Amino acid sequence: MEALRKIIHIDMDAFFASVEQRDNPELRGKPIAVGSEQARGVVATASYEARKFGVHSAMPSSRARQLCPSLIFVAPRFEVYKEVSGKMHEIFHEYTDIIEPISVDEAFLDVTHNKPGISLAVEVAKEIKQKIRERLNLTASAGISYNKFLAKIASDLRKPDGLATIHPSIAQDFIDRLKVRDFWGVGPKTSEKFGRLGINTGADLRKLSLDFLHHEFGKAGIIFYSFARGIDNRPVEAVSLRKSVGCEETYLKDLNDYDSKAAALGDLAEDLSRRLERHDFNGYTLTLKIKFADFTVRNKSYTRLGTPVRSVADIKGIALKLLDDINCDREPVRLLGLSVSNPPGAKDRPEKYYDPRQLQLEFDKYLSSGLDFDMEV
Ligand code: TTP
Ligand code: MG
Repeated sequence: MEALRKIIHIDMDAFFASVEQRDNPELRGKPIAVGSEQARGVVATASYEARKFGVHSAMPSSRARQLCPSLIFVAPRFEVYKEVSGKMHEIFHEYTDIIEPISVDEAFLDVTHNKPGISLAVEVAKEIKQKIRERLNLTASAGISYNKFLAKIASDLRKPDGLATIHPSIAQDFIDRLKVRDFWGVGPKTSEKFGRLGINTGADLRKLSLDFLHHEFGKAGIIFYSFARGIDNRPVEAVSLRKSVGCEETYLKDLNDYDSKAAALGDLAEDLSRRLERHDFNGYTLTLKIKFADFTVRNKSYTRLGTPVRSVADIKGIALKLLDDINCDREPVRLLGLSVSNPPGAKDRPEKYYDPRQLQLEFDKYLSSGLDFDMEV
């Protein structure tokens, strides 16, 4: 039999709200909601203090205010959340490159073969939690098991700042006692339907045949059948992503002197900066590519550690320096190109980097959670 996998699910606690409380001490210990209090605003998330009043994600702000009159509304700062998320991923990559982001604050990690060679997945999870606390000043909850379904459930068991393992030896018993509404993929509609069928727990679910579940719930029914038996073979799917962003231009007339080359690089710098913005890409290395009239090509790179190369002024400044290094003022040039590469945390994983575009937050997406199979049935 194949060795069991070791999967960790990490989920930050009250993510947006915790970041706001971290950055503004006046909000600490208080009931806060991230979102807008305007007429049709909704709560993105609430601090644990506010949750005591029943305030939760996706609740209309007016309702939240009724439940908790002292509630403080804070506007979201998505850029900051994305940045924190990027740093979380840098920590994850210290252990494994097999990382599947689920949302801005959630990811699966396959640590069966982890970089430091730690044998117990729970130890890996502890270290990750500790690094998140030390470096980011935030808390995360971690769930550990041999598949994604159970790891995800485990991370919710002891929130906030939780750590829970569902060991294979207790998994079946655990699932039997689990409420079906807590199964991954069971949303309100599916839950109601199970209720009508008299199915309340995992043990009830396990009594149903595959045919019956398939008939009633379609594809999701087959998944529920497997989940009820502790089976979930879905791999942790790492996203393979962009390594660089660049642009280049072939000129109708060769660029023969320094001024025309410098001016062309100024235009390329503007173009590149816009592209970096659009792709939300950061990298520490700028590369200048020059194709001469005789079609020979030269590349020259400059790496600035610490701050990614992003602004027009930065790109242009470095590009001109590289042009000087190549020392080709008089040589006719037919093409110039600029690219930024070497994203943060890419050292150990030249092929992969975590693309913040994955983190683009849409309230709508959350409101109709992608994890809810109701959508499909
Ligand atoms: P969650 O991980 O679902 O929630 P959370 O981190 O706030 O709280 P918990 O401790 O229970 O994990 O979502 C992560 C962030 O995504 C959350 O802080 C805000 C955002 N979000 C929305 O904008 N709308 C939503 O409906 C949900 C559920 C989350
Ligand atoms: Mg969370």
